[in-house]
Amino acid sequence: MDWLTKARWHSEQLAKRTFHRQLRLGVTGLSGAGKTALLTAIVHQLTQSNATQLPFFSVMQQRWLGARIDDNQLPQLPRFAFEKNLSYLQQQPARWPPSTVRWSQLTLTLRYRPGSGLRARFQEHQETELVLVDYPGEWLLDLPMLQQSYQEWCEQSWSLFAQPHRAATAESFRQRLQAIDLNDTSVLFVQELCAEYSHLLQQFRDLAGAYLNQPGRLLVPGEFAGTPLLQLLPLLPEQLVQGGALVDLMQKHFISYQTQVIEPFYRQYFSGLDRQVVLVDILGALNAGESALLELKQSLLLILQSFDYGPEHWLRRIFKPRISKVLFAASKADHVTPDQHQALTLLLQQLLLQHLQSVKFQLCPYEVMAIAAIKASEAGFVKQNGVQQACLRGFSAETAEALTYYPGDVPRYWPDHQLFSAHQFEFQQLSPLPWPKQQLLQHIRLDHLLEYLLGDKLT
Ligand SMILES: Nc1nc2c(ncn2[C@@H]2O[C@H](COP(=O)(O)OP(=O)(O)OP(=O)(O)O)[C@@H](O)[C@H]2O)c(=O)[nH]1
Ligand SMILES: [Mg+2]
Repeated sequence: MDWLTKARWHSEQLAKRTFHRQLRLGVTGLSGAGKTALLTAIVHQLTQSNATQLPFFSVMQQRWLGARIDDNQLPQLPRFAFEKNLSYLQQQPARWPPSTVRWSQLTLTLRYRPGSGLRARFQEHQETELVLVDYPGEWLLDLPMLQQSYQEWCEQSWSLFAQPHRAATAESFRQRLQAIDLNDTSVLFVQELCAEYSHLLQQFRDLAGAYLNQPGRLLVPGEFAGTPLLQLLPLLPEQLVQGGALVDLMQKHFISYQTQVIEPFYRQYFSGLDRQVVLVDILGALNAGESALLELKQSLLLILQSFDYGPEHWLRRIFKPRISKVLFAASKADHVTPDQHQALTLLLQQLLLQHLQSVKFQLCPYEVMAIAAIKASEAGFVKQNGVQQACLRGFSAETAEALTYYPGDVPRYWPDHQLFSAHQFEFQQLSPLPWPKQQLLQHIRLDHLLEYLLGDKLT
């Protein structure tokens, strides 16, 4: 694409942002929270759905004219693999789309009749562009590093690695670090040490409930694969006091990682968001136990500090956009019976309490709800000893067998140490339900989500 076409594209984007005809919706969530499933479901529902499938999405009730994928974006931008993701769900047996390893983007053009006022009289239709971005959840974990010094990062990392669910895994690497020469900065030594740290991060990733694995690019390198920018690891805090050429080198690499990896990523994908969904797999953390739930809370609170919230203003929209509405969603609500959705919502509220207070203080409206982007269970009742008992039907993700079961209660209050010692949560992972051709994907509250995040923009 020549510079003139590129410049024209950029000026069109600016004009759209000025006149509120473009909306960037950010889906924020750790790896496995359900971002790709949610984005796939949003594109599917907006392009295929109808009023009965999305009853609470008000524009769809009377004024909706449809939505189309706009492939007129800069061709060098990686396109969100929407069709490929649907094809996994269509396989027999149905599968979930794989974990994301690079960023991608998709723009939808939403077309509808204006609701009221002069525009409703004189304009046949109105269009708004919805820009959606997908990325590996691991990269999100780098954002808090922007606010830290190398020393603070090392201290945080090693205090985390001392937690009960991580300590045993981290022990041999800790001993390895204790034995190194802090003045050795030879290329091969640094490469090998970083590879060992990378291996430790991979072990952590496979550990249920170990969320805060930094730097995220050591797990999913993307375009930085093989570059010296990824030669970074947290030395032991006491080694920083001792000092040495390796300490200086790591400090230098930390700053390069901040300025050349994290900052550009943040600027490009997160600093221009208009609306945000924060997606949290709280059931997965309950399964993994108390330390996991606490680490989930710590990771999310650290990450969410990087976002700016506040009321909309057209000038700010162009020069320094802020998130003007945010939805906090507990994902995979289809893993519990509907009577537990309220408890799930309350638990998410307690998990994010500190951040919710901050969002409120910044005058940004928010809501908290439980959703399932792509429903993998059918809720119903079975009779047990003459009593109606709520249950779910679905297919186990592990064994593929058909299940009819009661998944258990979600605690309404923050679960304490006693509850975790007495009780093991076991919310089953499910495979997607078989998806008959021509039918729409089933969901839980996706219409509420769309109404909350987009409804006021489609008038
Ligand atoms: N039952 C159910 N499971 C879901 C749903 N959404 C996601 N999942 C499960 O969660 C897993 C992870 O979902 P993804 O959408 O890949 O998560 P992600 O946030 O994109 O993860 P990364 O790409 O690794 O950052 C899926 O493989 C499913 O097992 C849902 O709506 N219902
Ligand atoms: Mg993904």
